Amino acid sequence: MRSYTIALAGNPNTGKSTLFNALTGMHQHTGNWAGKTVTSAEGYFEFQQTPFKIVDLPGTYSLYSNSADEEAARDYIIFENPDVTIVVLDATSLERNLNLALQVLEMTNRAVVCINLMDEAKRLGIKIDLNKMQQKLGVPTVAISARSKKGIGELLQQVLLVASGELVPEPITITYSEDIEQKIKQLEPQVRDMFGSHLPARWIALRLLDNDESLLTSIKNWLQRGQTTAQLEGVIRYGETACH
Ligand SMILES: Nc1nc2c(ncn2[C@@H]2O[C@H](COP(=O)(O)OP(=O)(O)OP(=O)(O)O)[C@@H](O)[C@H]2O)c(=O)[nH]1
Ligand SMILES: [Mg+2]
Repeated sequence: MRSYTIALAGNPNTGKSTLFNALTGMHQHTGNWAGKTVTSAEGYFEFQQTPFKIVDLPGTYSLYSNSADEEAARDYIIFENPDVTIVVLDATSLERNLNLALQVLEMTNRAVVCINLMDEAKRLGIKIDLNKMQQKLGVPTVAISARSKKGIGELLQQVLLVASGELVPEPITITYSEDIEQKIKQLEPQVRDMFGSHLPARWIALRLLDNDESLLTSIKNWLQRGQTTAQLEGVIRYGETACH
């Protein structure tokens, strides 16, 4: 049976590990700052007879290369290519949280936005127009309260639709200045020639224009890993013919 991998991305303290625990029945550390996730935990669950693997990424404010956490979260989304990335946002500070959501949407269209801490938002009298957000972002947007496990069924429904390819989101494209857009136009086709559909060409072009050296190193490592696999396959084939 087909199984899917999903990643949880988001700012620190948005309830990713709380959601992870609710889904997997595991006990990842949660808590205010002291509960910060430092390494990516993996867990498993089933939804509608479909097996899922879920990865709880460290919380970050961006996915550039400012820290090991950011590099780890970025590399997971880009190179491990999860079937769906859930971006977990804090309903009580959407404006700040949306920054990371937009960064993820530049990297992949297989994303679902999950607005968590809705109980807290309600308590503070914050109202969120989910339909409008979903329309603007171009990806399914679901409101939940991870701590009281509210809204999780609807979230998984949307995750399954995206994972299975039944729903192909068309996320918002952020337009940069004319100068940058011109440079992207030149770079993007070259990046696409090199990596095909394996890596998101526009996003890579943008990161190259920003001179993201850490990303270049990660790409080199990724290419080398690919080569090793190809070499291994060569050795295995050689072994097989030598045996006959
Ligand atoms: N009121 C309320 N609190 C929540 C909810 N979900 C999580 N929390 C609380 O928010 C705090 C942070 O939750 P975590 O799950 O540790 O957050 P995280 O995103 O994993 O944090 P990092 O690992 O630092 O990235 C904890 O105190 C949780 O109990 C929710 O739906 N409602
Ligand atoms: Mg955590």
